[in-house]
Formats: sequence, structure tokens, C-alpha cells
Amino acid sequence: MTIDRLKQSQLMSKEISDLIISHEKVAHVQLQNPLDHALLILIKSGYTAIPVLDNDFRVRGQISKNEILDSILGLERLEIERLHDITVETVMKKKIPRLKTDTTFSKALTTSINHPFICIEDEEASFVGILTRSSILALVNRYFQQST
Ligand code: 2BA
Repeated sequence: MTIDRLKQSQLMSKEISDLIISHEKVAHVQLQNPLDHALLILIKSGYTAIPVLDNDFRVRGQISKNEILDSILGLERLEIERLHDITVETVMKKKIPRLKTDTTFSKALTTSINHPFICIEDEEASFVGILTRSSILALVNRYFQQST
């Protein structure tokens, strides 16, 4: 095997644990939060979408500004007054990718093609943090810069 091939296979089989943004730094909401609270967190944090957790700190989905606004879209206007009566659980996206901390970089790279961030869980399915597309691209970039 050439040195380039060896470095490539080392990168692809590397575990993602070093790249994870820890849960303390991740903006999130909970299932029973009303949508006005979720919108506040999304606007304040500046992110488009964030994870949704349950009371046991398990990942249950993710919610975006678009899903919130879509849920209060009336015939002629946004029905802002409904924001407080709808819970996050009702409108969140439930089918989201999740990976474990010992997942390989190769699998994370493939998953990140269609997802700006991926929730990471431990063996007990508790939320550990997120892996963002930018941290994956930064590592790929570093690999290519070093190879040239
Ligand atoms: P978006 O919110 O759509 O953000 C897309 C990209 O814009 C981010 O890519 C980042 O490069 C930049 N960006 C947006 N808001 C930012 C902010 N407040 N501070 C710094 N940079 C910001 P990624 O870093 O790859 O993040 C991908 C997605 O992961 C984000 O998509 C967001 O949905 C989620 N995310 C990232 N960090 C988060 C955190 N600390 N808490 C909650 N969600 C996070």
C-alpha cells in the first residue's frame, strides 16, 4: 500500500470522538416546550435547526425555524398567537440520523452529505453532542492540504 492510501484508510477508519461538539455547547429544546420558546432559542443561537431531547436527555428529533413557521401558516398570514399552544413534539422532524461516539469517520462523512449536523449518542442512547458538517469538512481539508 502507498503512503497516500495508508493515510486515506487511517482517516476513514478514525473514530469521530475528537470531532464532537459536546452537549454543553449545543443549543437544544425539549419535547414539551412550546414553539414560542423553541423559536426564541433558534433565533438567539442563530442556528437553523437544533436537537430535541426528552427528560432523560435522549435525542428524539430536531426542529427548525422552517418547521415552526410552516406550522402556524394560515391562509393569509402567520398565526403567531398559536405559537404558545403547540409543542415542539408536534412539529419536530423525528426521522433523523444518529451515530455512536465510536463510529468511523467514513460513515460520518457519508451521513453528513444530506445532514448539516448529526446527533451523537452513547451506549445508553443518551445525548453526547453533535457532529457538524463543517468539522467533517475541516478534517478532510486538513488531510488534502497535508497530502499536497
Ligand atoms: P445552520 O444553523 O444552518 O448553520 C450553517 C452553518 O453556518 C454552520 O455550519 C456554521 O458554519 C454557520 N453558523 C450558523 N450559525 C452560527 C453561529 N451562531 N455561530 C457560528 N457559526 C454559525 P456547521 O457549524 O457545520 O453547523 C451545521 C448545523 O449544525 C447548523 O446549521 C445547525 O443546525 C447545527 N449546529 C451547529 N452548531 C450547533 C450548536 N452549538 N447548537 C445547536 N445546533 C448547532
